[in-house]
Parts: sequence; C-alpha cells; structure tokens
Amino acid sequence: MAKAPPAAVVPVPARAPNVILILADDVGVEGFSVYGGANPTPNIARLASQGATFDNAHSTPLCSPSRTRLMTGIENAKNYDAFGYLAPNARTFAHMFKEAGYTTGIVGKWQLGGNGFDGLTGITPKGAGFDESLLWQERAGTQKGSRYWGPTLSLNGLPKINEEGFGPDLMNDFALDFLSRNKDRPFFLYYPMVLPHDPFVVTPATLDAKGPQQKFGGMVAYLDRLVGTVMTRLHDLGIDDNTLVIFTADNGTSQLIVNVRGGVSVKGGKGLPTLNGTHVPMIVRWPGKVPAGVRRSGLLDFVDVLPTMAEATGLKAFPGLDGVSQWPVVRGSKASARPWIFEHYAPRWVNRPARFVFDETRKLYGDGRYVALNPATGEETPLDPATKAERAHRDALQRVLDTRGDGPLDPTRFPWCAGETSTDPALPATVAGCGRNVNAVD
Ligand SMILES: [Ca+2]
Repeated sequence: MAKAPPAAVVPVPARAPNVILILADDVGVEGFSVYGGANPTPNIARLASQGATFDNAHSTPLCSPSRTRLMTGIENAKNYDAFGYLAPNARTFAHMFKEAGYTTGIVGKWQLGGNGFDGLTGITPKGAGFDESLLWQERAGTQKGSRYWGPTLSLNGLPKINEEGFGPDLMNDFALDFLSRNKDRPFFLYYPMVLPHDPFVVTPATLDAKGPQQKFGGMVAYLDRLVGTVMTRLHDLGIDDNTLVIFTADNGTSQLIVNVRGGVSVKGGKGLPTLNGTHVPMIVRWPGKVPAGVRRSGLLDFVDVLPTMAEATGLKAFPGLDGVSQWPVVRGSKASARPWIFEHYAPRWVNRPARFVFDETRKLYGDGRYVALNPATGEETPLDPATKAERAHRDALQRVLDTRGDGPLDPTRFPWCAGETSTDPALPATVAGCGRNVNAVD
C-alpha cells in the first residue's frame, strides 16, 4: 500500500505579510530612551515613532519562562517544566507560520534544549518549527561557550565555532541575509538577540568601555544599532510596508545594573516577580496598518504575542491558548484587551518562586502581599486594604489567584545540587543550595 502523502501545506499568497519578532535579552523599559531611559537608543525610538508602543507590557522575570510563554502562548503553570527546556512536543508560533506556508527562521539565543542538570532533552529549533537557525546555546551545559567574542554557535543544528568575531554581528548578518533571501515570499523571523545579557563586554563600537555599567550602556547602544540595520534592510528590500515588526525583551535588567529613567535611578529586577523584573518594552510597527507614534496603556502579557501575530496576519492561532489578541489595541479600536496578568513563576533556577496577579494599579502576591504599582518608576508600595474600595480591589485579584488551578509552586532553585550536601540541613540541596554556583547560568 502506498504511503499517505505528507500533509499538504496551504499555499499562502505571495503578498501575505512578513513578521519579524525581535527579543532583547535582560533589559527592562528603563533601558530605552522611548520609555524615558537615559541610554541613547535612536533606532528603537524611530521604530516607536513609526508604530504603537505599549507602556504596560510584561514578560516573566527570567529568560526560559519568558521564552516558553512567548513562543507557545500558554501560561507557565501548564507547560514550563524546567529551566532551559521546552518539551519536544510543544507547539510554537513558528509552527503556526510554517503550517501556513511561511519560511521560518530563528537567530540568536535558544536555551530550550535542556539545562544539562536534570537529564531532560528539550525541543530542537527544527522541531519547534524553524526552517533555518543560527543560535547560541542550542545545547546546554558545558558546551555553551561564548555568545560574544569568538562565539560558539550552531548553524542549522551543526556546531559553528568561531575563533574571532563578535557574536551579535554574526547573528545580525544571518538575520539580514535571511531577509534578503526571502524578500519575495512570506517569512517569519524570530530574532532573540543575545544582547545585552551579562557577561558585560566591550562591543566593536565601545572597545574602551570600562566596568559593567559603561559596558552595559555600550551593549544597549549596539543592540539599538543592530535593530537599525534590520529596519534599513527592510526598507532597501522594498518590503517595509508588508512587514510587521515587533520589538520586546525577555525580562528585566540585570540586578547589577542601574539605569536612569525619567530622572529616577532604577535598579534592574531580573529574576524578581516585581515590576522591574517583568516590565519590558513592546513596540509594534507596520506602516499603513498600525498608527504611527501612538502609545498604548492597556496591559499586554507575553502569552498575547502569538494570538496578536495570528490576527494581524490573518492566520489561525492554536486553540486552548491563554493569550488574547492585542491587535485591536495595537490598531486603536480598543483601549485594553485584558483586565489582569497572572503569572505562576517557578523557574527552578536560582530565583525564589512566586505566584502573582496584577492589573494596571495593584498587584497581589500568592503570599498575601498587596501593593500599589507605579509602572513609571517600577515602585511597588505595600498597601493596607482598609477602605471598602481597596478591599474590593484586593478581593477581585484574590479571586483570580483562587481560580487559576495551577497547583503548588515547585520550590527547586538549584537543580545542579541534586545529590550534594545542602547548605541548610532542614531543606533539600536543590532548594537551599549546595554552595556551588554555576557560572554564566543563563
Ligand atoms: Ca533574559
């Protein structure tokens, strides 16, 4: 008997819109001038001046949980199994585009193939729906190598060790080449940049930078410059008006870095379930389709990105997602698409787990802490819900926490300490630690 033919790919029209999703690594809103930050980032400001900028968009506090959430449109309680890992059977936004006939590419950081400590082997870029890839940390553990100078990369699944060169440049060259090669057919490019994550290094444009703070500033400026080259290439290829571009970041800035935003010093909150851990840039640009230079105040959760891209391009999002489309908010026909954001944050990697829910003004943590939010400064101020209105507000958030059905938080923080002596005899080494840090953990 003849084998069944492979599932037919529905041909997309040649003029179906392209999509580029750029994800910076470890930089909150305070890192960008368009959000009032002191770092000069003119290219990202220009992107914002040509599109819609969300003032209240949130990732999770850490790399892997954010990537899982962004790529699948599903809340972490349901499909986040370990740090540096995404299950091989996961359905991602790349599948959505690929199954619609798009050419799909990814360049930058992967970190989903397994963390090397728990025996789990995660999804491959190909398995996640990407036709082409140039990635750092496609495999975990000791094989990671450098992402910056002389980077250790994988090209379409095969090792590509570079003795020299600056990783972000090599990756950006791949991105630009991908755009040029695919200008005549619909494409999806996911560009999870490695910048400006630590280690803080000099860039080709800031070879004299000294100290983490100055180096970080140079890395953000370099990131901005690379985004500018992507936009220039789109323009030069004549596909500017047929391409949706989204720029965001995967979590707050490193806790080692202090940025100035609107004259206020903002300490990075990466890893923490606070505003400075989750408040990230989100800029959506598509000339002719998205109004230019507008701000959006409604809440946006990373789970919303997949359904938003689906509605924008006329594709069908998978059923059962936790995200909602923000496309009506992007376009301006609606002020807000969601009343709250809930996160089940159990990274199983260094940082303490927490559950929390927040709306535009208040946040309630699973341990009962109730705080007022100031997204402009990142401050969270503890509140005593003494008034009737405040009690009602708190109760409404409590109902969200009570109805998530997400189960207890996994307390694991140091998976590499399994089987070693705990620093606290009352707790397992995977919870309390074993006095051994893992370098360059993410
Ligand atoms: Ca990150």
